[in-house]
Amino acid sequence: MTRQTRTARLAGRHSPGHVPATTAGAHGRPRAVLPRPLRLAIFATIAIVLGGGAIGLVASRLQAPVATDATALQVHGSMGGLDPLELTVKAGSAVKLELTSTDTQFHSDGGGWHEFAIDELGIDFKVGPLSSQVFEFTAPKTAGTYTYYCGICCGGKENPTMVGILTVTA
Ligand SMILES: [Cu+2]
Repeated sequence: MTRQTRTARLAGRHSPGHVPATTAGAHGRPRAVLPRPLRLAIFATIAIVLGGGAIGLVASRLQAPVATDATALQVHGSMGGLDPLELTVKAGSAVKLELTSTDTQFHSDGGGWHEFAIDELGIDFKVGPLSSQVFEFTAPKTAGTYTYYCGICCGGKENPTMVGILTVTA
């Protein structure tokens, strides 16, 4: 026997033609009726949909607001209140204030919106869920204190966590 024929015989022993026919219907289950390419396509679709959902979830976590303007006063609004509750600006100065909502739209009380309002100065800044926006205003020319508040949620002005003091220094 030559080396070639021996190899051929060994290979033949394991060729698909010699695989027992019972493999196809193992455990008596019927063969899948869908063709293999279609099954692969369905699997890929499911994987993409599930994977996409997972990526979306992670992305929405990463979208939690961060300060975007380092030169602006930062005020965060959440269901826990405004933060900080004390701000100081110079009289007559141009003030940039970045208002951020750290709440999602799923809050039934206000839908994740928060506000920075100072009635005496005609200021009423509002920001939507999980977002931030930079607002500008000119500080009053005279020193004094002003009350700012969020009136959208959690009792608004009546809630001490939603009310802060803006101090204007000379
Ligand atoms: Cu609020």
